[in-house]
Parts: sequence; C-alpha cells; structure tokens
Amino acid sequence: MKNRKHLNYFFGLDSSTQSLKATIIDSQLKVVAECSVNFDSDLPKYNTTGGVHRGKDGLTVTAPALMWVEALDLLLKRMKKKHIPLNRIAAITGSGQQHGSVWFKKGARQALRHLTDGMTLSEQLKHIFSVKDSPVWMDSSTTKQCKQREKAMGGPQAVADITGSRAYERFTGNQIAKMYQKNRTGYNCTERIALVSSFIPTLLTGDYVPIDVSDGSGMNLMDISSRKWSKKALDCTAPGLSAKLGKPELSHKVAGNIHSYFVERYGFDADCLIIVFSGDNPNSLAGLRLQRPGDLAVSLGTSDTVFGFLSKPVPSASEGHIFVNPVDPKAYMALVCYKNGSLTREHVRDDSADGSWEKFNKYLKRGKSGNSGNIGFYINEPEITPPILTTGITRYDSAGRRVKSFPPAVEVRAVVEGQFLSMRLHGENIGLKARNILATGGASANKGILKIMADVFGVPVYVARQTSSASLGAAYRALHGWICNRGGKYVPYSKILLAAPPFKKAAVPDKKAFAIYSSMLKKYAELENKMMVQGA
Ligand code: 5FX
Repeated sequence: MKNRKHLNYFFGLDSSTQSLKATIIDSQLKVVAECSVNFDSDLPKYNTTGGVHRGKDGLTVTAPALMWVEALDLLLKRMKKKHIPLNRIAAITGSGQQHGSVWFKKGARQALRHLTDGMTLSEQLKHIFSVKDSPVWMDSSTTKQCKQREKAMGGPQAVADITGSRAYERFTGNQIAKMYQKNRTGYNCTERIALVSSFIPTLLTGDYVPIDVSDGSGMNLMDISSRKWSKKALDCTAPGLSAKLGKPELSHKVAGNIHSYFVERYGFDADCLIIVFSGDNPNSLAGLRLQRPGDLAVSLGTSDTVFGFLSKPVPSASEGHIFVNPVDPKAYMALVCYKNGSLTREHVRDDSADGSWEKFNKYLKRGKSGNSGNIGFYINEPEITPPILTTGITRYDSAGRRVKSFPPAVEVRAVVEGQFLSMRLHGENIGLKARNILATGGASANKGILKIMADVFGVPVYVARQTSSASLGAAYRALHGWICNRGGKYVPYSKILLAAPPFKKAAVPDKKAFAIYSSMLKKYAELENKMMVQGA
C-alpha cells in the first residue's frame, strides 16, 4: 500500500496584481518555503507596469491572461530548482486579486484536459482565451453598466441587499456586461468566465473549477444569503451567463486532483488535492485569523483595504462590501477598498520628502496629531471610496479653506492621517468597529505609519511575523480544506489554528491623540462631501 505519510505540506499561492507568490507550511503551520515571480521584472516581454496595462482613457486597466499562465510555470520551475519538496504537498489552494475575469474560448476545456509534459503551459494554452486582456480590479470603465444594473435591480440599496455591494465599476458582473455590449463576438465565443482566483486552479486541475462563494461575492451577481447566483442580477448582465460561470462553491471544498502535467514536470504527488481558491482579501482574513467581530485588518499595499469578520451583514448603498466569509460558511466579512494606497504615499514621498522614506518618517515624527487642522485628499488614481473619477490633490487648512499647497511635513502627515480617517469613517459606516487591528502589506513595516493608525482608531496595532498574509492564509486554508475533506464534514477553522504563532504588538494608541482624531472625523466627513461636490 502506498505510504501517504510523506504528504504533510500545504501550499498557498497568491496571484496578486504585481506578482505570483508561494508559501508552503507544514501541518504545524510553520512556514517551510517561500518563492515568488514578479510580473514586470521576471516576464518583461508582457510589458506590464505594476502587473497591468493602462488604457489611454485613464479608466481601463487589464492584464494579459497568458502572463499569469507563464508565471505559474516559472514559479514552479524556481521551486523545483530550489529543491522545495513539491512531492510532499498534500493540498494547494490560493488567492487571486479580486474581481478580475479570465475568458476561455469554446474548446479551451479540451486543451486544458490534454496538457502534456513535453511543452510549457503557455505553449499549449496560448490560443484558449476569447479575450486576451483580462479586466482587473483597477478598471473603472463600467460606470454606464453600473447605472444600468442599479436601474434594472431597483436602485443601489436593492443591488447591495442582494449582492452585498451597490454596483461597483470593478465588480465582475459589470465588466461582463461591458464585454457583452462592446465585444459581442468575444462574449459569444466564450465557454467559461473565471475569476483570477478560479483561473489558477483551472490550470492546476486541467479543468474548470468553481468560483468560491467568498470571491464570488465581489461580482454583483451572487445572492450573498443563498450563496447562489441571483437570477435578477444575471438577467440584467448578459444572456446565457449562468452556464458560462458554473455553480459557486463553498471555499473549503475540493476542486479536484492535480493534473498529471504538474506531477510529471515538477514532481507533485498525484494525490495532491486542489482546494477551491478565493480572493486575496478573503485569504488575508484567513491568514490574519480574524474570527470575532472587532478583529480588523488594515492592508497597506497597491490597494489599501480595511476588512473584518461580520456575523450580521448590513449592506450599504453608498460604501463598502459584504462578502461571504471564506473560512466560516455561515458568516460574512466586510471590506472597504481604496485604490490610492502605496503608490499615492510614494508620490507624496517623492514630491515632499525627496523620495526618501527616512525623511518621510522624520516628518511624521516631527508633526502633531491632527496636523493642526490641515486635511488633504490625495486622488492619484480614480478612487473607489468615496467614488471619485477625477484625479488630483485637494487641501484644506484648519478653517476649511481650500489651499494650493502644504509645507512638506504637513503634506506627508496629511496623506497618512487622511487615509486612516477615511478608513475609520467608511469602515464604521458598514459595521467595522475596531477592538484591535492587524496591519499587513508592504507599508506595515513602517512604524511611523502604524503609530498614526493606532491613534486614529484608538486601538493597539499588531503585525504578523509573516508579511504575505494572502499566501499564508491560502496555505492555512489548504490545510483546512484538506482536513474537512478527510473527515467528510466542515471542521471549524479555529481548530486548525492552535499552533499558529502569536502576533507582535507594533503600536499602542495615545488617548489624547485618539480624542483629537475622534473630534476631527466630523470635519473630515464634511470636507470629503465638499470636495466631492466641488470636484478634486
Ligand atoms: C478589493 O475589493 C479589491 O478590489 C482589491 O483589494 C483587490 O482585491 C486587489 F487585488
């Protein structure tokens, strides 16, 4: 009889905007290996910047689907070269940038099923896409389709009540509606539409894989109560859509076994299970172990997000999203997303601190909480929260008068304070009230930024020892899915987390500073409204 005891490693993959990352853990949750591929620098022939192509209209943002295919082969090749024991992997799951869609042409399923070890994935799969450039989460080009959806479904609150969010430009249903309206041939010759998250396991199993209910909540198409596609939402998107999407599946379920291509080429065991993948934010929630109301995470990356566990969803017609929880099929999570994250902080660093984080941090340290009443709105990219399509910087002095510029130290503090005040304001509006915060993403290494976060929210801020919470969360979910499958029933996620390492306290709030920010919140909200009416 075959000895299966060697299958004791769990593999988490994160297909983010800029890179493909792998984290491998053992059954005691210890990280045993990591590896990554950067799209811009490792695959320069696709000519991406930050992993994407931007359209001339300033609104359209796409990424070549074939680049992701090639990245998977490259990542696994690197892992094999580093002698990472892929033959010990019991289960794989992963995380994908949310909302992006991948379009498979009629006949693609055959090509996926018949992958052979003799050629690379990209050689074999270069012709399977009906749309080569996948719309991604940064795309803001579907305002017309959002309006159509809200009209057809009975208004923004009606859309939010069913799907968890009002109609948002990047949400996949609105991207699909645009594709149907603008590229009818592309739509008609499509046999399957995947999310980025269900695309990668499609490659790994060599067959179509369901969209999971958590990432599926980011499409404006799923009924978040029944966890099924909403007929009303599908009907106002495009015809024949349900067949092109397949049925949504719970996030801990098995999607299939790994395809022989990966067994022969990279040495995976044929019994390696592929668990349904989910979105990057849902996987981060799993990686940061947010399991109670008040457990919040703030992710500071290409996008800034604030998210947390929710038991009772209260969808809003104006902001934020409710998703089905990825590790507790009966619960939910809430999320507020910003496009102006690290790149916007970096712009301010370049313009006001000579491109130096050291100088940026010195300015932060020197300034006073509340920035003497100066408030700024930094819209480098069309923003999601609040919805602002026109880019630019709007600054107000302590009397609420619009000013042209701030001194460099005030500018630096204004961008950071403004981002956290906005997160507190919009997060609380959809039920995210912090008891403690876990900070993650690149900027969570910056102590000055974390201190302001603690002061604005008035709670301690912790950091994980492991920075890639999405790929770590995926690795935890791989173990969770594997255990659920072995026992034939759902096992509470908390049961697999017992050996997880503690988080490290990185910043504590100052009571006086918290009081200043709390009283500033009303003024911030008023100026945000004023700015939206007047334009950035
Ligand atoms: C969430 O709704 C978002 O759009 C972003 O955080 C993407 O998931 C980034 F990948």
